[in-house]
Amino acid sequence: MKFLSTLAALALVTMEVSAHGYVPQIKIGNQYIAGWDITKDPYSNPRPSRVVRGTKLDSGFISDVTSKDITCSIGNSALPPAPITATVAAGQTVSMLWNTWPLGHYGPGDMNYMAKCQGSCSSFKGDSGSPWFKISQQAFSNGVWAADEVARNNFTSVVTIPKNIAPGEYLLRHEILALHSGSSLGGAQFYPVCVQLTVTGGGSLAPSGLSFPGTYKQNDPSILFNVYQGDAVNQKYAPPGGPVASGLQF
Ligand SMILES: *[C@@H]1O[C@H](CO)[C@@H](O)[C@H](O)[C@H]1NC(C)=O
Ligand SMILES: [Cu+2]
Repeated sequence: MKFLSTLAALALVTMEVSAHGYVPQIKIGNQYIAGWDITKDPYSNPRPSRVVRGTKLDSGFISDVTSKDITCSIGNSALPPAPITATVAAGQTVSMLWNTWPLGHYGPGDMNYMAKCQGSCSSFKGDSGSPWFKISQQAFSNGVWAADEVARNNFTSVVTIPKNIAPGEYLLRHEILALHSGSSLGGAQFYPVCVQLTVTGGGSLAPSGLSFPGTYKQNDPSILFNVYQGDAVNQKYAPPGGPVASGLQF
């Protein structure tokens, strides 16, 4: 019985894996750095230290914007952060290398937020107060949703770290929002991923003001949105979370 239920659980995990994506690797400069591999890392004992915050066993979505999983990824709120960061110079790029991403999960992508870790990222959950600020976002251009762009671009999304933020440890919260079921309340699917970074160089800008959970509302017109009602540009669609923080330089 135990064996059978394990098999059934594995089958479910496999279905989720093929359905969505996760970030098993990132790239900074020409260096590849291990992310969180849901096929291996959750099963390793002790739990491996990764710069990408861990998830539970699947790559499923978050639909409840008030859940503490909305901060960093599904199942992450129950996991302690790892004691490591990846080093990136302010102004440099971090490539998020998703293992896969399905076409047709219409919605915004390249939604990137940062939060300065109070103390060290290893003891900072980022799920209270308003430490977050938005650094970039993409919605819809040339008839293509940004989420589909990830699928077309070898499942890769490139994030530029602002040149003039203060150096130190940060969480980078990278997110795809799938709205193919977004016309009903609670139908939007959030796929956030957090990376623990040490930013070097930089300047003195220290933006904040957004909260996860908190900033997103289930009935926000950017979240409760029908992607099938016509061209998103004509609908004046804007991603949730407001504009990019002011004063950032790239
Ligand atoms: C696609 O991304 C993978 C890493 O996720 C990389 O190894 C591969 O070289 C990339 N392919 C192309 C054509 O860029
Ligand atoms: Cu899906």
